[in-house]
Amino acid sequence: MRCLKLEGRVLSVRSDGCLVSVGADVFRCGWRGRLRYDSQKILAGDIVEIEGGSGAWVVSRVLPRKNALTRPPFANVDQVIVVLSVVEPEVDPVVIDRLLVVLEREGISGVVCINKSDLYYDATADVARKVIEAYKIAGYPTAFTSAVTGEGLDTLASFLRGKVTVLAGPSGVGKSLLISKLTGSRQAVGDLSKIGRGRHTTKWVSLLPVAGDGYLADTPGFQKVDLVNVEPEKLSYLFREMVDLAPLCRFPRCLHKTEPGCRVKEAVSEGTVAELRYENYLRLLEECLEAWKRRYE
Ligand SMILES: Nc1nc2c(ncn2[C@@H]2O[C@H](COP(=O)(O)OP(=O)(O)OP(=O)(O)O)[C@@H](O)[C@H]2O)c(=O)[nH]1
Ligand SMILES: [Mg+2]
Ligand SMILES: [Zn+2]
Repeated sequence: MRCLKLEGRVLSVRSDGCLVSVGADVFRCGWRGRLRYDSQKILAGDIVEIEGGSGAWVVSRVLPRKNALTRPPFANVDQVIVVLSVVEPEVDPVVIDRLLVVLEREGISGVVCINKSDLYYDATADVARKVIEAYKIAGYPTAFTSAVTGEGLDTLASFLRGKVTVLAGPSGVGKSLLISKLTGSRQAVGDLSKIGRGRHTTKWVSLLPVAGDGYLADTPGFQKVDLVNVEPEKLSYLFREMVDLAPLCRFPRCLHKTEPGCRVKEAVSEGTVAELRYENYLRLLEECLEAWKRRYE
């Protein structure tokens, strides 16, 4: 029997194999050789070579990656849409910055999406608007959406064309429902009463084709992304609106806390750096300082 070789993209990975899309077809593949023992090293989003025929296919090679994320586990990402909701569940926006910092470091584009716009009432609507405004000022594309009413989904869809996009964010914010609406495919959507008790609805990363030659990936919710090894003095360079300001501070190693002649703090009072982003910067800075200290203990 002839053995065929094809190249495709990994849509999802489980312990016993993975799904690989080649053109319009999807192949269920096992592992071959060394990959059998290293299968956890294959990520959704990987471009792989598969071999086989007559129904049995194996992954024989993983092609070089342009990038890889560990949380969520994904390779060759063009952009990540960070999804948050300010009510049901109420999530602290510092979660967004934690992820954006990792994305900036990896050179992956970030988009900020606040979902459940149908649920915002007076006080929370103010918070939601403040959050959106802060990321707009910072220069990120933003969307204010409702997966239930469809508000803002056009904006979100317009970001997806020709790109591999991952939706990431805490459990229960509506990532899977947004993906169901955007792709027309049914994703398992969670019961809010169970979220937050360690019962995540989405258990695997899965990648779906979207109109306009793009892919969209659902990922399990998480509570915390670690800021691994960011040097405190370099943190502000991962806040994009601070990149050009930090070198203008009086002190070259300015942490933008209480130092005199700090250009970043001036920008906060001028409104060109949003207060919310600056507050989150200070919180993440404390974490970096702590982690940096522990490195030498
Ligand atoms: N009112 C309202 N409810 C929403 C919206 N989007 C999602 N929900 C509800 O929120 C709950 C959680 O939605 P999911 O899509 O499962 O959330 P998720 O982010 O995928 O959660 P994990 O898979 O656990 O990470 C479900 O009950 C949804 O019906 C929205 O825009 N408005
Ligand atoms: Mg989900
Ligand atoms: Zn400064």
